[in-house]
Amino acid sequence: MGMFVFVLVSVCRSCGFIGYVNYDCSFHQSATGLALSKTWWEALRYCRENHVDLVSVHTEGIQRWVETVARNASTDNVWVGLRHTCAQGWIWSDGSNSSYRDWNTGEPNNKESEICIQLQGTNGYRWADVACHWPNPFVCYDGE
Ligand SMILES: [Ca+2]
Repeated sequence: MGMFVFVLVSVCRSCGFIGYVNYDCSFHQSATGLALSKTWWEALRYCRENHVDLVSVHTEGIQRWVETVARNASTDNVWVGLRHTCAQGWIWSDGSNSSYRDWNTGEPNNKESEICIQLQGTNGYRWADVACHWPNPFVCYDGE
């Protein structure tokens, strides 16, 4: 828990949630994880250990950026930081808030085990809820 709180604090200090909005927080320099293949939880851990967190897609601009970098990924689908919890519904792993969504047609279909979000290259990188244990490339972001 202490680690989680630290991560949130460091996000706030490094660029703040405003950084996502003005799209100028240098996170776009950190399209890492594209050559890797990890479960959602492994990807989250990797991003927190080596960067700040899995990327939060708060705006259409960020979505377009993630689409662009995802074309360099090792497979069609990539993880981002959104997942579903019973207590809070859809939440971003870095604790930030955004109502922006880009669901693919028919998603989220809320199957019981489908609580992690991947962008699907075969569907224009629109979003789908899937089981978290599939190995995927992923997109992290950095602070500054
Ligand atoms: Ca689904």
